[in-house]
Amino acid sequence: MTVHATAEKIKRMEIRGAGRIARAAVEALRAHARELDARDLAGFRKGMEEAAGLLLATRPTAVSLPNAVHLVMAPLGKAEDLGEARDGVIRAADQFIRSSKGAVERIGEIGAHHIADGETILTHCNSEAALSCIITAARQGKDFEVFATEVRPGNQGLLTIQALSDAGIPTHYIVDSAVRHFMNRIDRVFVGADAVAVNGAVVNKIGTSLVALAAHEARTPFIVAAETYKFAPRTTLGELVEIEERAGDEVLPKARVEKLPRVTVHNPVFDVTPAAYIDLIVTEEGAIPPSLAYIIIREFLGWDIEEFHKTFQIAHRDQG
Ligand code: RI2
Repeated sequence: MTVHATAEKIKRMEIRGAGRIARAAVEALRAHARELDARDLAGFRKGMEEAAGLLLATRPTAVSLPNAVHLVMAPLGKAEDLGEARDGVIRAADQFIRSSKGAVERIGEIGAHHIADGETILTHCNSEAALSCIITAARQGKDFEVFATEVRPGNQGLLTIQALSDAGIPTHYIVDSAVRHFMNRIDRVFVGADAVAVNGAVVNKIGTSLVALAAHEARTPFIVAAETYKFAPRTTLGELVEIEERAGDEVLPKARVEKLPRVTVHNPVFDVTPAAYIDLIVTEEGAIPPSLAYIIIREFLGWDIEEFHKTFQIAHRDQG
């Protein structure tokens, strides 16, 4: 698929889920690198940077997208000629896609240890990583049930109940506002993440923080499943993760709102769950308490933080 077509699909949420978005963007960059008709290294760099820019402008919150683009574009800086640059990008893309799929599998294996026979699990939204934990536990022969929320307004819960049902797991489907009503029956909550900040706060689908609050009140363990490329390096520099606000007509049809001149419809699609409500973050490198988020950024993400700080300072100096 072309970069343009992929970007449109990500914007419209036809491709969605933080991990899938990252992989789709990387696949588009790889195809672009193969086909880009550039005369020299400078032309290739320019063409690749334009493509990366298009993909990065699609949705602002899932940090897996800029992290993946950064990893795939990194060889461009080191390459000495066009052939080396093209090969480097293609190799980095292959490597990202392979390791991303491997990470989801590994998270499933680690997360499944936290599900026991007879338990009741709750999940919110549709997270490949969280579902990997749940479905791996089912494949191990554990007998448990899952509550899945509807997830207004995108209804991603429908994807989740399909996956759970396909995996043969007894599933309960509830509206988002029923979470607290059922929380006393829940043994453990599993959700995914679009971004994890350096302070261990997790950005995930709108409503996640309410689920966490209800879990905290009921003393129910709250577990986040997140690949290391969901951790946000820029939060070490004090940057906040931008919360995407989508069109109000996803919540209420325009025709209806037009009859309500004093009503504004808001549609933030993510919220922030503070580290205090999170018991564990399961990554492919192991399960960590949220307080160790910095270690993941520093040791496993493959970013040279010192180098990153320098670039950031230079960029700011240039802007100033
Ligand atoms: P995986 C999704 O965002 C949800 O918030 C989900 O929890 C998160 O990405 C992580 O999903 P959206 O694209 O990467 O539905 O674990 O807005 O699949």
